[in-house]
Amino acid sequence: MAFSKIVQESKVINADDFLKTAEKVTEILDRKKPVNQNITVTGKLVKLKPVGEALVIGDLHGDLKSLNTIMGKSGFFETMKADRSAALVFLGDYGDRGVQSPELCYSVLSLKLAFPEQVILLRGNHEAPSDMMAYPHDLPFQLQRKFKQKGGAVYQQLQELFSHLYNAVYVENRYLMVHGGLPTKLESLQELADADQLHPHKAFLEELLWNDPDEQVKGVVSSPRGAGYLFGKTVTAKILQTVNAKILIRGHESTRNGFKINHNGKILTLFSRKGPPYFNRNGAYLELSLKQKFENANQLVPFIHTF
Ligand SMILES: [Mn+2]
Repeated sequence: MAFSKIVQESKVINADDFLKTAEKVTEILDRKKPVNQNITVTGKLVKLKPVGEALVIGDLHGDLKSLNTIMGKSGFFETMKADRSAALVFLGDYGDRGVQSPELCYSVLSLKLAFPEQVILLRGNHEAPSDMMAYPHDLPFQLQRKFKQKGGAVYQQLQELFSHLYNAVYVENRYLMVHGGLPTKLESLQELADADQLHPHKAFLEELLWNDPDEQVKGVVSSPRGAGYLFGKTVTAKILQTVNAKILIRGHESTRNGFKINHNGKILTLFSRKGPPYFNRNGAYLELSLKQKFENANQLVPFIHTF
């Protein structure tokens, strides 16, 4: 099977088969015992050993065409088949905004089923718990349009699945990958693993899903998004040191060229979709060897591909 076949399926899939796919992925995510020798899972924190290739994809927001472009250009479907240590990380925000949210969700879930040990699905603020879900949230309406009266049941299953998505990916002494930003009061990796369990009593999950870095802010200020915070470079330096990582890789913000670097090279933002309602010229993704050690996001630029 190739990725193009999954994309074709996503367009003609019926509600029952979509539901089955979502149920199977939920079961896989619910397994307490992971996964393969390169990956361990603690709570909802995925730890990757510094081996093999990683492809990192930012926000897709219903843009099936961009996902198809990325899989075609990178050849990563074949890479994952040939090399079982190759990991594909999605930074979250699968639905909403774009017009093919159901098809995009189906394609991502099918990738997870095809490579359950290698595809890692992070949670974005568009997969948040209902008390801090992003708006507008078009996914349920698009599901209803595609699946008619069964759209509600499909959405319910997806909500269940969203609650099983991972909070963060960690590569010791190298990277922390999250959807939005750093929780500004984080004291341990365990708090990343437990962030969803601690919600809403602690803000860790809200901050992981909603925060943005800011060059001007000193410390922490409320975010204009209405949830989460803007955090400054001293916060970034401190939290990365706390968890022993050099570079934060995150999505969440649309950027003109598909990527941007903040806080003296400590943060890389990837945005992987194109087209309305955003005005970015390019989408971008990152493909790199986890074995190589980098201190600064500027060193990752040769491994960022734009389209
Ligand atoms: Mn987001």
